[in-house]
Amino acid sequence: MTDSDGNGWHKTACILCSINCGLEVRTEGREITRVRGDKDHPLSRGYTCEKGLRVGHYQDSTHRLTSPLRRRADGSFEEVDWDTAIAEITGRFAAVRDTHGGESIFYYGGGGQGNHLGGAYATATRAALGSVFSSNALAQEKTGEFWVDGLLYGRPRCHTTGDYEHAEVAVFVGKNPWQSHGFPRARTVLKAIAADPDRAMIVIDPRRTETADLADFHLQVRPGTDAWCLAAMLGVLVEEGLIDKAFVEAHTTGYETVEGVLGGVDIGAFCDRCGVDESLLRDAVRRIADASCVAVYEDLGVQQAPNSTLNSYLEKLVYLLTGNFAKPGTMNIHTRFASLGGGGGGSRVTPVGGHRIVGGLIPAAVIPEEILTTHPQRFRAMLIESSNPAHSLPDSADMRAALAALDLVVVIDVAMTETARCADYVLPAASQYEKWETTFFNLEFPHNALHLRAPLFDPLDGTLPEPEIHRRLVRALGAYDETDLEPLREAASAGRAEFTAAFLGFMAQRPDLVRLVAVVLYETLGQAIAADTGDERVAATAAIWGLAQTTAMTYPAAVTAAGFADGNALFEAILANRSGVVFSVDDEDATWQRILHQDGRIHLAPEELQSDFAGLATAGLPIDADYPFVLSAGERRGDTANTIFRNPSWRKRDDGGALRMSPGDAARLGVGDRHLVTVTTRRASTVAAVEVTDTLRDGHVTLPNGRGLDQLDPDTGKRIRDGVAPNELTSAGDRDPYVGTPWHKYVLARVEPVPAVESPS
Ligand SMILES: Nc1nc2c(c(=O)[nH]1)N[C@H]1C(S)=C(S)[C@@H](COP(=O)(O)OP(=O)(O)OC[C@H]3O[C@@H](n4cnc5c(=O)[nH]c(N)nc54)[C@H](O)[C@@H]3O)O[C@H]1N2
Ligand SMILES: Nc1nc2c(c(=O)[nH]1)N[C@H]1C(S)=C(S)[C@@H](COP(=O)(O)OP(=O)(O)OC[C@H]3O[C@@H](n4cnc5c(=O)[nH]c(N)nc54)[C@H](O)[C@@H]3O)O[C@H]1N2
Ligand code: SF4
Ligand SMILES: [Mo]
Repeated sequence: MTDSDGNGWHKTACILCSINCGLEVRTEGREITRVRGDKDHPLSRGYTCEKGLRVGHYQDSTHRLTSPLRRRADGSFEEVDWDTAIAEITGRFAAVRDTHGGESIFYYGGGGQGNHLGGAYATATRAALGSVFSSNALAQEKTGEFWVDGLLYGRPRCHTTGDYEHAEVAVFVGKNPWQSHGFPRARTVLKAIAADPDRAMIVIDPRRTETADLADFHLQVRPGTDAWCLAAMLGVLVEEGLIDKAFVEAHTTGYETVEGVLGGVDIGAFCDRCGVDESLLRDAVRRIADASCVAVYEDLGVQQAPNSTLNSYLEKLVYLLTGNFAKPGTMNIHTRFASLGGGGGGSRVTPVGGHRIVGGLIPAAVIPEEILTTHPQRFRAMLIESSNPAHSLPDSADMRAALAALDLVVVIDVAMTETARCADYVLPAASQYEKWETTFFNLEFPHNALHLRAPLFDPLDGTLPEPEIHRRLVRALGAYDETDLEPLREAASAGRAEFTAAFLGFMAQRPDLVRLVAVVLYETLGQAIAADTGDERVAATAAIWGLAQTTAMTYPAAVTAAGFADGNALFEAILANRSGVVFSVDDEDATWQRILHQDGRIHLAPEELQSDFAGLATAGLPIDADYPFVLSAGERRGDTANTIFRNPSWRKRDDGGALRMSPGDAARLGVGDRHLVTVTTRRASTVAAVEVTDTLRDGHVTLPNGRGLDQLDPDTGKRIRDGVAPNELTSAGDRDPYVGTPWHKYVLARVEPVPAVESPS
């Protein structure tokens, strides 16, 4: 498919959302010139959305870094060579470790929507530094859901996934899959449900989203009131005798407690509270109860709003009390190829504030509190990789202050981001199309897949893939001696079977190297694979070998059913296949085997949540007469992709990152489309252009996510900001009491017209 220069069609994947659709791309020189879906990808099967077709703008970004950078005393940056950067960074990290302990070195990130292989190697750097605390974006969205999964099913790693493709009824709670996807081939699946009179879609969202437009039932809640909506739905199940009693008796404990609370729900009052018509809500509940299979998806609309963790619990009760679990078309517990969490489970808390750590991840919203203090256990240094916390965490001003207070900040990124500008050193990474890459967003059931992508281009001059960066950091930290690895190197060059035979014995003798395993594999097996193929970068696939072994050991039946006799067979298939490999095929019983409570049952009434559950009737919501609007700060739109694209030219249709508002509110404020307004929160004030839309309720305004990136104006060289950066407006203190997820979707705000000015765009 390619000419002698490598121009032509290649297989790869989209890196813009967690679905990572398989792509075929045409390359010319260093450019991606055409894109189409890869029909051979086992999950996306040729599907893409319009964003994937423009992924070339990521590779062409004009914001790429091409040299390690070091901050000067005056705050500007100077280029330094890699050896200097690695030596100085490791010297300074080691000094922090030796003075304050490795626990004071905090790791953030490790992968975005398309790249998790670097994060696997970061585990070795962290081990060499003794760094034990980490976090990433999941700790401002999914940790509440993980924690509830842990309470219901045994451990946070019992993560459920919905089978929307086969569900008779699909329920979306604070989720707009038409724009945000979240499951394979989302638009095709949504259209199929909408077109089938025997199936139904229920959407709970204060906005009439593109998904709600396709739905049979749109429960248009007031922002932040989902807990009352969900509790009313559960109340109807009890009142109308719609509980699946056989399921509850066979598989659960704690039902009496739940029923006790639900029997007392004043359904009419709860419907009034959430602003949903009671008869519509009852009809939606009856449709769920009638269905042979139901799958439910909760996402940011509830996970980043008041009662976030309680909402996760109530949402899960909806499918559990109707028996929609462990069957096709319902909710199942899937396999996983690797963890996206921070490791080190148990009941750990943060060193300063004592906040609960879920899935190994520190609540993202408390990071500044763990730094901006005189507490002796505060974080002193940070390694940030493939994420942009100075833009994506709540309260950007606070986050910048926290970064400034640290002794050392090192950022590994492809671009000069808002976070990189706060660093002491910036290390330039090769792009996701310039190295071997994969994601661990493997969340499907019964067929779960991993897609290892080969590089399309050589690394941009001056950049390195993260696995190589971590190898250099770990080496410079003196964490192992070159000669130690000789026996494994020899075994690796003898063959895969010889390496496998030697590996476990070697590691048993060298427990000090176990936590460095990713780099040990890179140095040994990785170098042998590289020598075989003549591509040095392929050494990065060695960590996949290790993960393939653990996957085969953890899920022997599912990996065998997928056609692989052992971890080596699985690894060879992953290495050889450019469209992705189904690594596990589960049978119907698999979900039950993954319940980790000793009694094998689902615990419906975790004590930790009962008092808030029972207290809903009298619970309040934050309101403030000075800030009469609810701002959802960070909505997914057709022209958003987190901060992965920095080049605004990728947008075909640019709404300028408009503030959406209802016609009623626009009339009251005397503004119309493109009029400028000030948006003021307790934290800050900013100007935005208005877009009037009848999809919103009065009192609710929304801004997109991922905007407000600083750009260099090509004509003047000055920095210009591309829309509103949502987290200049948010507060870290507005967060979930259990796991600290921030309430980005519920920011109290005031909106005022800027007199007689119309935006130029
Ligand atoms: N186009 C695009 N797709 C993306 C991304 C992107 O940047 N752009 N980002 C990806 C990422 S990282 C993620 S996590 C997912 C997120 O995917 P989603 O969670 O679907 O994204 P959002 O649009 O942020 O929020 C979902 C919905 O919550 C609604 N909402 C707001 N307040 C409330 C409320 O109080 N209650 C309820 N029930 N709903 C409410 C909003 O109206 C919105 O429709 O998207 C992924 N996909
Ligand atoms: N107010 C508000 N805030 C939000 C949200 C919201 O809805 N509202 N959504 C939240 C959610 S759900 C998420 S997931 C986060 C996302 O926020 P972050 O996790 O901070 O990440 P991204 O914006 O996805 O940015 C990814 C980074 O990776 C870099 N990058 C791209 N490719 C590579 C590579 O190959 N190597 C390296 N080293 N770097 C690379 C990009 O330049 C960018 O800096 O934002 C959260 N913040
Ligand atoms: S659904 Fe996600 S992964 Fe697929 S093409 Fe669209 S943005 Fe890319
Ligand atoms: Mo996300």
